[in-house]
Amino acid sequence: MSKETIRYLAVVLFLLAGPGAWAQAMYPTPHQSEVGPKRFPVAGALQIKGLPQGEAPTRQLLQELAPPQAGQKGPRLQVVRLKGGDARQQRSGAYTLRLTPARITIEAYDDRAVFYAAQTLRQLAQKDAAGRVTLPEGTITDYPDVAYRGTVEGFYGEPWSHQDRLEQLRFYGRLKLNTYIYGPKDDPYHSSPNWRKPYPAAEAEHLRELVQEARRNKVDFVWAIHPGKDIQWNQADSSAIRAKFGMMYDLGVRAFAVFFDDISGAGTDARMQANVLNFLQRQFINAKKDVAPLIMCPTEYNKSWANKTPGTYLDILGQHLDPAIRVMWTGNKVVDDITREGLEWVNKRIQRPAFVWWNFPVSDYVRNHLLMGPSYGLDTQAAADMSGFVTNPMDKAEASKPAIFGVALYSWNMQAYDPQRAWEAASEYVLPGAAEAFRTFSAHNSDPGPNGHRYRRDESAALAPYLRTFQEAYQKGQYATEAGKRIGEEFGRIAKAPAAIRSNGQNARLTEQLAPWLLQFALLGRAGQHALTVAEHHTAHQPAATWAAYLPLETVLDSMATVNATLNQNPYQPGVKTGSLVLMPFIEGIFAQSGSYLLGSSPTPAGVGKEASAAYSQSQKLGSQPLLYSNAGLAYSPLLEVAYLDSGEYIGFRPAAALQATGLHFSLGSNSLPTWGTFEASRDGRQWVQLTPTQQGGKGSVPLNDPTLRYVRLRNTSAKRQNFSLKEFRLAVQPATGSDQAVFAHDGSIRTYQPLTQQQPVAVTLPPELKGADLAVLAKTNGGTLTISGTKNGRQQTLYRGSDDYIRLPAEQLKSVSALTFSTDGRQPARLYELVRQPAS
Ligand code: 14T
Repeated sequence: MSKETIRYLAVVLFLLAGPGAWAQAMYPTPHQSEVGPKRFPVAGALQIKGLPQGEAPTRQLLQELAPPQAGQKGPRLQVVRLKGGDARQQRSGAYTLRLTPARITIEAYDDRAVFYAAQTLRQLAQKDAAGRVTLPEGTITDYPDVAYRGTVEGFYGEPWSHQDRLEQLRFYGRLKLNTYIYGPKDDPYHSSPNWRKPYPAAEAEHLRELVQEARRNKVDFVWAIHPGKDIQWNQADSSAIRAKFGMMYDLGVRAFAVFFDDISGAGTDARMQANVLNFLQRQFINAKKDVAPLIMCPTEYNKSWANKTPGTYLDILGQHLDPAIRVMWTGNKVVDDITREGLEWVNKRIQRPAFVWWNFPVSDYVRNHLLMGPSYGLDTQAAADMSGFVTNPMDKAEASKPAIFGVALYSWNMQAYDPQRAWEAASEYVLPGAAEAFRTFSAHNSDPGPNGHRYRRDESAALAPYLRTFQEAYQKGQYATEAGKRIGEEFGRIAKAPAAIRSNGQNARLTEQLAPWLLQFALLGRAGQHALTVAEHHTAHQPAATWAAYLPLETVLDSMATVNATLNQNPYQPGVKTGSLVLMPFIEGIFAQSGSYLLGSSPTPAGVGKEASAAYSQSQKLGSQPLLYSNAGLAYSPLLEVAYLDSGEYIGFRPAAALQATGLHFSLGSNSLPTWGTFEASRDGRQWVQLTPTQQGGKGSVPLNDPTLRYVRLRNTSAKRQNFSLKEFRLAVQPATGSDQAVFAHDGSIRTYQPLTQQQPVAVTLPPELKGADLAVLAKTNGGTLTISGTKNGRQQTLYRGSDDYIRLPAEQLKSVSALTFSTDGRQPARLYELVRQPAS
């Protein structure tokens, strides 16, 4: 028995440990299972009768069930062809398994069914206290709801590795999945430019191995071609496809698909597509005798893209395609739930039940996210409306297993499918040593974030009620202790989960695929823990303690920003997002609110505090981005996805009063910018003057030299939406006249700070709004001693010396002080975040 099998059996035993819990864990759930509590020992190797010679993998599976023992004979196991039974039993994979102490019988529709019965037997076997293998008495009658079940490797990006694919095929065999469609978009021999050419020798050898592994696991290896980008509708290209299929046939492939998705131009013609497909079905598939019917992916593969006019694309396929050819379909949208109504709609048009291509958990459109949640949104009444069901997974094969597990359970037995329970079981099944940690990780890494497909998933659902309670109380200035405790425990589990997954999980490949997200997830846990401490002190009105907790929170959030900016830097959606739907906003909310509290924004008398710099845009997407602050000024974070402004919308800045704008610098990759974009500035946000930038190819700058300007923006003055790429949009600033060089120490923003080194003390000329009041200094001494001195009537006087991060300077001490000087003796630079005016007490 393999190590993995032993581990798996241990899990089964564990699940059955509860008294009376003999309902055996079998995945996928059998349709009928009468398995009692009575068990019988398997004293020696099974005596197998009636299993065809060629079925070596099945034989091996059965033999591994119980080890041979000297002088002991195990029960007889008889394989017979399944006779009679209803229509559901007349399907590939259908079997009846009868277990009595005297004999085990497998009635099987076909060889695949015997293999499946053996998989079920393996899940039923347990070891008793004496270490003997036992089986339950009973009968299992089982068959698949959907004829073709499995995956389509159909995503963009780096294709799965050879090792990943081999492991996937074994995984499918155990879960009674029978289909693997090979169609990685970035394999140039699957698609353009090389679809006509043979695979290079090494790759051909790999494919040959995959076909063999698939066969051992009763999986149909379906090889797909994607010729539509440059296909010519002539005999030469029809023959080119047939010839390529012939090469793949010689490597052992016995099932084929043709994809016409994601193309434009001549290749999209339904009539031409049908002609070539019919040619292939008749001149290749039927001629070979041992090849499965063709599968095709249409160009209009979802309802939202389909031409609904009768007689168009889908109707043409329905009418002209050979009835044996299967037609794929992703649902009402590219990425969407699968509904019975949706399938009925397309089935009428294509005149056959659709072969579902479910675009979950594929993440090629949100590459900074993982989709680790349950496989839900699948109609359990739709079995009769589909000819097959395959999932398009993530480029991370191991990480896709929980979702695939769900699909295996759904497509085998829809009535019994419960997405949440399947997801919980999947964690145990995929990562037995660290199932709980893996569940914790997955529970908070499931939503893809905002995306072009408008496809969203639940995330952190179990914690949501506590978070809501907590936030409601926090808005009112209260700390919800009970909820806080639950949330804190979860953040504790989050902080620890990555280490458990790495060391107890024993799936090195999974750990490797998750690595950037594991790193980020541990930080998320720590950030959450710090955030709760911040909230606790904040609601207790303890500014010094709040600041003491705020600083480590800021440090962890900075680390998360660094991980996001350095790992997984693909050109599409670079970065590493975790807990992005619920937990990060929760933490960021506390961070922002406690920050305002520390700045005294709420209790300060009107007109005293000052406004920090802000983004100035009514575009949802652009306006909600945090600005980047640096010596180069204020900047929008560059976006790699397409940015846009609708007619009349603008993107701009409103710098803090202590800062003066000196120029606007932009790089927007839009050649037509001069035709739609107007640069403007204003003193009050109402009256605007037009600016004239120097620009070329969407790149340029506008000098700004009027110190009274408080707003700068670029406005879309055309009548329609304008797309551009936000590479740079930056406002160069300098301290405003009257304010000193250390302006970041009193710019009203807690996100900026003035660095302080041994060599370089910082002098702050107190601006009028900070004069005559108690002050709080928000600093980070980093272990050094901070000295604050004041200039009083021309003489320096020490006001504070120590290593606190939160320092109060009473108004009395500051009387007639016009400037403060800060210095540190620390090796590490200290930081001066903000001088805050305290309300008069
Ligand atoms: F063939 C289809 F069924 C299909 O889904 N095609 C692609 C698929 O390869 C990809 O993995 C999936 C998820 O991104 O969506 C399809 O690709 C698209 C979809 C778009 F809406 C590519 C660009 C799009 F704009």
